[in-house]
Amino acid sequence: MSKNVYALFQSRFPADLAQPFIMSPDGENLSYGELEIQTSKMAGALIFLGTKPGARVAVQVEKTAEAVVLYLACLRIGAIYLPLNTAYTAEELDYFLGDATPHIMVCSPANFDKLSVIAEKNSVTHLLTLGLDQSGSLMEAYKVAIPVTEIVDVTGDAIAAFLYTSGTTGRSKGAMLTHDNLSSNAQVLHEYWGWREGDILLHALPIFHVHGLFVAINCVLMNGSAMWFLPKFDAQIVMELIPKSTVMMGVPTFYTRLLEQEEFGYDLCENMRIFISGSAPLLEDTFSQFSDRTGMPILERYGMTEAGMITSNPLDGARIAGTVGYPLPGVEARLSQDTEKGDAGVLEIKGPNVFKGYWNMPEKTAEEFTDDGFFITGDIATISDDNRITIVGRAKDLIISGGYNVYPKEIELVIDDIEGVKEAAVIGTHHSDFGEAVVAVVIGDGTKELHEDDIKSGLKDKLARFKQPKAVIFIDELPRNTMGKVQKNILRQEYNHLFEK
Ligand code: MCA
Ligand code: AMP
Repeated sequence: MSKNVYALFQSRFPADLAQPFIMSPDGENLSYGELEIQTSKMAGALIFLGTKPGARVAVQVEKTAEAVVLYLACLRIGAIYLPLNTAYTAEELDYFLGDATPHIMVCSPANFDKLSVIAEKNSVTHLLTLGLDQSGSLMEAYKVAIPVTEIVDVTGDAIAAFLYTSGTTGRSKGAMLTHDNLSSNAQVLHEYWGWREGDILLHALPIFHVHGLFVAINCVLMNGSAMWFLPKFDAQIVMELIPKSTVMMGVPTFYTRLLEQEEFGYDLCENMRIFISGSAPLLEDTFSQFSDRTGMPILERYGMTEAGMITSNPLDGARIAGTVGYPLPGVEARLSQDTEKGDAGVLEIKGPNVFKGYWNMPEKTAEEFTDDGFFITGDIATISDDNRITIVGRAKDLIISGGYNVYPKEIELVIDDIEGVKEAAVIGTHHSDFGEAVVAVVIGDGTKELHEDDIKSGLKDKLARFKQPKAVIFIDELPRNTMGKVQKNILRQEYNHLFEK
């Protein structure tokens, strides 16, 4: 069989192609038969626009069935799908387009004017739009396209997608994921989580990250079954659909928000088979409250953009709160060589799920692998005698807010440039809704009196909203150790209770 991951998905379609793949609560469904027709037609449109295998198709659009069709059409023709968070500003997109040099950029109609300057500057051949209700210039091209039913034969290590992840240096890197990376992870997760006939996924995650795009959608495709497709997480709508679903995937914020609803409990969940959590640590308290209310222990798993899913609690057997379970089949996991026996250390992993490298950054890629080919995750973990893994911290300076990664360095660099600022330290403090909240601690240079608004307005058009500080604190001096390094742990201790209810 072809190594193209779309061919794998196609081999798993249900015999009855009239079965639904995407279901919308308003009654609009997309069947597997329609999916096949629409992806071949979208493939025809992309090819007509000159998209060759290996060309990048950058996409920043709202969550619609057409966006899923576009993702799968890119796979079909061997193009590289490059999804972008809808919160990214024009300034952030400028960097991504310059780095990825896509052939096509697809954006929401409302952003067309803003992006046309940037697209032109970065020599993007086509800037197209895709809106709600099948609107936009991409859909115009689609409507007149001649379907291309062939699935391009690619090697397993051909790049299927790349996703930007920020880094500790403040510069984003495009993590290249291959067709084999996606196939191996989808096959393993399908098996490990015991997907079965009749399963229905409740999909409320965004589709521009690994969790909502590859983990959620690819598992459904492997099962040839259906998903409820919601534009975003809304606790009320999710509660209406839980009785008609069997599997849900979410970030911990989804589960804490459900627990805030009085009506949420055992009765609603009778049909559910598993609730899966990941992208950020699930608090033991959330795990036990959820278990008490529903009788169901949340299944926590752990992953990264660079490696898809890495470990998981078991489907059968004990799911232990605060742990992320066992390495998935085919994944080797160990602690860095300098870790003393019994201590925590940096987790290193190897397996068919691990990415090919960072786009255009061979040196950066080499730095993140050990000499014997293990990827250095930057997460600090312990591994028990029976190989169960617990993430206990991070060696990388990273904040995870509502499942989105925020690298302090990126924000500090922008704040440092604001007039009147001498320096800044950005930290993550405990937040009852988002898990962690971004907080900026700022030192003025004495040339003017600084207010919170000066910092917030200085960041407004430069960084996505979720990266912007939820609080700005002014102090006279940052605490430093004898080496001159800012002691963020002291700042975190001081401000950790800012957002506690
Ligand atoms: C929205 N806001 C946020 C976040 N989301 N602020 C901080 N952190 C966030 N995550 C801000 C908005 O900018 C806005 O601010 C205000 O909060 C309300 O926005 P709204 O759109 O109403 O928020 P929401 O719809 O309630 O969204 C919260 C959310 C969402 C449901 C938690 O962020 C979400 O779906 N997160 C999932 C992220 C995810 O899929 N991560 C997977 C990464 P203002 O009012 O100031 O404008 S993949 C990954 O990590 C690996 C591979 C893995 O293991 O899965
Ligand atoms: P991303 O770069 O968005 O792929 O985020 C990956 C990071 O999210 C990992 O390196 C971890 O720090 C974190 N992460 C993902 N899942 C979990 C989890 N279950 N528990 C703790 N941290 C997690």
